[in-house]
Amino acid sequence: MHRLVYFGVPGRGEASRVALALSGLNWEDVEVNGEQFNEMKENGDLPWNMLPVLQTQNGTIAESSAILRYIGKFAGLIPSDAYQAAKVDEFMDGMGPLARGLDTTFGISEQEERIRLRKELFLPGGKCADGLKIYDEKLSQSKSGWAANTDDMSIADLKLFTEVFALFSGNYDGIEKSVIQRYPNLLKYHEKVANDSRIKQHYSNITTEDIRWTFLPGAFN
Ligand SMILES: N[C@@H](CCC(=O)N[C@@H](CS)C(=O)NCC(=O)O)C(=O)O
Repeated sequence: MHRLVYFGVPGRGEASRVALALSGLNWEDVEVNGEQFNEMKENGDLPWNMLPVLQTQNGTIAESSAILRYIGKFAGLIPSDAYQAAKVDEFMDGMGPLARGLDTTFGISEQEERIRLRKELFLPGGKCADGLKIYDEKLSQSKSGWAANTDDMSIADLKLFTEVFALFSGNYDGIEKSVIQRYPNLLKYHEKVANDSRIKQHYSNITTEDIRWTFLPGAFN
């Protein structure tokens, strides 16, 4: 039995949830609140004091990308070709620093200030806008249309799709849905992934009221 432990939002846990669902592994989605997170931390259950973690019969794996690489092997989402597999890793590692742009705003309790900073991050020239621009450029260069130019969907796609589009769900104050319209290749990519039969099936019970509405086909039309 595998247990994915994360907060009750898509965030850094969603790609692994999708991969687990596609893997055929026996798994449980464990969603915790802040109090339970602190308890796990105090008990020494978190190798790097953060979530997500994946609990396996051999021990706990931390770091969202490490978890995803592990599950990806069971889900057939890692290319067998060594070069393509390395490009998948490159894409995921490349996303790290860009994805962290937003992290600085989570600790800001004053709402107005948080909104102001987030708006700035997504204005052209802001750290998050720069990140989206690079993703958009990379997608325009991909011949297959998949994030790392692989023959088929990979774990890099699960990470890119879930982490980028979750930003626009309305869950993060200060991040406007309209921002994504500046990135035509990301919009095209959204439709490719959202309409992939594996992804469509995975989100078939999600409605437009759900926090995961941004993963549905046509979400940004
Ligand atoms: N590099 C880590 C970052 C994980 C991370 O930032 N986790 C956040 C939630 S998204 C967390 O546990 N925050 C609680 C804290 O830092 O106290 C990964 O990708 O797994």
